[in-house]
Amino acid sequence: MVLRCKVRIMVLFLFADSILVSSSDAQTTQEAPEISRYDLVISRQWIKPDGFWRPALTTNYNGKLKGETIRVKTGGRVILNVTNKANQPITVHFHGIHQSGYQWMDGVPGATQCPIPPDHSYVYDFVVNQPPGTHIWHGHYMLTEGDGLHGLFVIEHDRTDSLYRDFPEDEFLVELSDWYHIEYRKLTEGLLEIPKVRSTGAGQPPHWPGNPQNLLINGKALWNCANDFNTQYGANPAWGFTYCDQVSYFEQVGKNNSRIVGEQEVFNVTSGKRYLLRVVNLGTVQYMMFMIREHNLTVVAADGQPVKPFTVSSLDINVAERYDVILEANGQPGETYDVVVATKFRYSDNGPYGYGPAQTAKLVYAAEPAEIETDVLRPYGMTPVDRTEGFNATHPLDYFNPRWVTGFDDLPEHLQGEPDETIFINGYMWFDPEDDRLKWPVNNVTHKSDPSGLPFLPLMVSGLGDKSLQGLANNMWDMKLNTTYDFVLHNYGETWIPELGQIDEHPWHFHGHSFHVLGYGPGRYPGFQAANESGLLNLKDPPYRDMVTTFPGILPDGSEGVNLIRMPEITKEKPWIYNFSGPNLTADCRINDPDPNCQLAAIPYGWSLIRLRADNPGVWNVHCHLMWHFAMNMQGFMVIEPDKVGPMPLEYARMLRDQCAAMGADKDVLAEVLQLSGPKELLVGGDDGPTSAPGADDSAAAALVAVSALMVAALGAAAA
Ligand SMILES: [Cu+2]
Repeated sequence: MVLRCKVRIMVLFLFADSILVSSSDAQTTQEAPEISRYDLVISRQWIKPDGFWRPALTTNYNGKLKGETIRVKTGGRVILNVTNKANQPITVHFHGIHQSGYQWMDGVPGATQCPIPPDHSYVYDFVVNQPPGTHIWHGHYMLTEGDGLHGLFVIEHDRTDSLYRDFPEDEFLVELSDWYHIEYRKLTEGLLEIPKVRSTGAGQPPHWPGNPQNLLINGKALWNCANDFNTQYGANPAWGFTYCDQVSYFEQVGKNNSRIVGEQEVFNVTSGKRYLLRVVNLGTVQYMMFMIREHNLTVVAADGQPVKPFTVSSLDINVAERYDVILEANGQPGETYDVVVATKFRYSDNGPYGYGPAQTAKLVYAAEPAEIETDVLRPYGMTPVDRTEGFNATHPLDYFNPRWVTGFDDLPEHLQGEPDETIFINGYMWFDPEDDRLKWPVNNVTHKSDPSGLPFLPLMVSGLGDKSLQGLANNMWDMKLNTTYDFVLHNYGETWIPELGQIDEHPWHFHGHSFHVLGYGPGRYPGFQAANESGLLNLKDPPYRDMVTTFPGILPDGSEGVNLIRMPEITKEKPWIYNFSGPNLTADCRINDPDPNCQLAAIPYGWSLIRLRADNPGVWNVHCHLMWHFAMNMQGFMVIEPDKVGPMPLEYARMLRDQCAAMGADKDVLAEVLQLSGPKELLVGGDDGPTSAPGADDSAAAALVAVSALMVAALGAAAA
C-alpha cells in the first residue's frame, strides 16, 4: 500500500514584507509575526502503540499515537492546515490558547465552526498573544481525541529572559494517555443506549465503557496478551485469538514464553544535568499519578502558567492538565530508573497499585556523568517549597495535594473581594426526560445545538438562529466584558438514581480564558464570605489555570467524613466510589425540590470555586474533560458580548459556506449569515477559495489566502 505523504512540517519562515494583523483591541502592528506553519493530515490507521492493533486517528500517516508538536513563540503566528483524510468529521481545538482576537479559531463544532467533513481541509490561522507554556491541540468533534487526535502545543520560552534563566536547556515531552483497545464510536453507542426502565436504569443499563485497557507514555506501553482472554475486547474469532501483534507475540513466546508485547519509552539522561519535563495528560478518563523512582520533581508551571515552584516526589495530573516540572538527574551513571504512571480513583484489579492500570517508561543514565557543576535550583529566582515530606513510595496515590499549586503572582487588587456575579454549575447524572438517555447535564439542562446546523458564534454575531437556544435555558450564560465572575462548580454525583448512587470527579475546562482557582470545599457552597471565613479559599496567590477539578467531598448525611485537603482516602477495600442509598429518591428530583424525598439528594458532595475575569468576547465552551461525561453533555457556554468579536476572516467564511453546507446546514440561514457578517470578498461572484475544494492543500495558495484574510480583517477593523 502506498501512502500519499504530504508532510511539510515545522517549516518556520518570515514574510519578507510586513503584513497587517488584527489584534483583540483592533490595533494594527506593522511588524510581521514569526510564522509557524504546519500541515496535519489526519487519517485513520491501524496502529499498535502497546502491541495491540486497533484503528486510530493519526497525524501525517505516522502510524503512531503521537501527534505533531506545534511550537511557537509569544507573539508568533500559527498557520495550521488540517486535511481530513479520516472517514469522519473532525475539528481541532487549541486547549489553553485563549484566541484573543482570533475567537473564530477555537475549533468547537456547534459553537465556532462546522466540523471539517472527510476529504476537506481547513486552515487555522492565529497569533498567540500569551506567555510561554505547555498546551494541547486536540480533536473537539465527538470523542475523536480519545482515538488519538491530539498533540502538544508549546509556546516556547526564551532562556535569555531573566525569568527563565534557571530553566534547563534540555527538555522532554511526557505525553501521558489512557488507551482503550476499541474505538470510541463503538463504546459511545453502548453508553448512550436507552434503558428500559427510566427511573432506575434497570433492564438494559447503559454500558459504561469501563476503564481504559492501558496507559501510554509518549504513545508507548507494554501489554500482556494473556489479558485479552479475560476481556470483552480481546477475542477475535477471525484470527483465532487476539489483536495482539502476532509477530511480537510469537517472538516473545519463543524467547521466554512471555506474552508481553509493545515497547517502553526511554528517556536518556546524563547524571548531573537538569531537564524540563512537559507532563501532559492527554487521556480520556484517567486521573493519573506520575513519578520517577528515587527522583523529585520541581513544579514550575500548571496549565501553561507559572506557579510558585514546589518540589514533590509524585505528581497528580487530571485529564487535560499540564505541569512543567524540572528534573534534577542526580541518579547513578549507568543506572536505570522506572518512570511510573498509574491511575487514581478509577478502580480495577489490574496493575501494581491495585487501583487500575499502571505503566512504566525507563529513565536511563549515560555511563559518564556530566562535567558541569550545577548550582542550587532556583526557578524564577525562587527557592522551591519542599513538599516531599510524607511521601510513601509504596502508596504514592494518596499523596499530592492540589492546594500546593499556588500562583506565581498574587491575586490582582481588582479581583479581590466579592465577585460582580456568581454562576453555578451543578453537575450530576440523570436520565434525560426528553430522550431517556443517561446524561451528565449541567443545571438540569442538556445543551442543544442550533437546528440550522450552524455554529452559535456566526449566528449570534449576525443576530440569527433560534433565540430560545441562546440563553440560560440552554446553558448559554450571558456575560459582560470586564466583569468578574465566580463560578461555583457543584459536584452532585449521581444521586438521582439511587441504584447507581455514586460520586465522581470532574476536570472542568473553560475555553478562551484562564482563571484563578480560589478553593475547594465539602457539601454545598456556603457563599463567598462564609467560604472565606472557613479558611477554604486562597485569595492571596491562587493559581491561574484553565482546568479545575471538582472532587468528591463529604457525603450528604455526613456519615462518611472525607478529608478534602488530602483528597478522599482511597484503599482497595474502599475505592473512591461510595455506595450511597438515600431514602426513596426518584429520578425526578430537582435542585431545591420541596419534595422531602429529594432533600437529601439535592445536597452536593462538594464544590470548587474559580474566579474568572471576562476579558475575551466570544462563545466559549465550558465542559468536563472526561470524555464520556462530555459525550453525555456535561457542558455549557460562556457567551461574552459576541458582537465585540472582530470581523469574520475570509478563510473562515469559506469554511462556513462550503463545509457547513457539506455537513447539511440550512442553506437559507447560511446565506443570511454570510450576507450579514461575511467578508465582502466572499460575496463577489465566483469566489472559490482553495479550502473549499476537496483535498486542497497547496500551502503557498493557502498562505496567500490567510494573509489576505488577515489584511481584510485588519482593514475592516480599521474602517469600523
Ligand atoms: Cu465529568
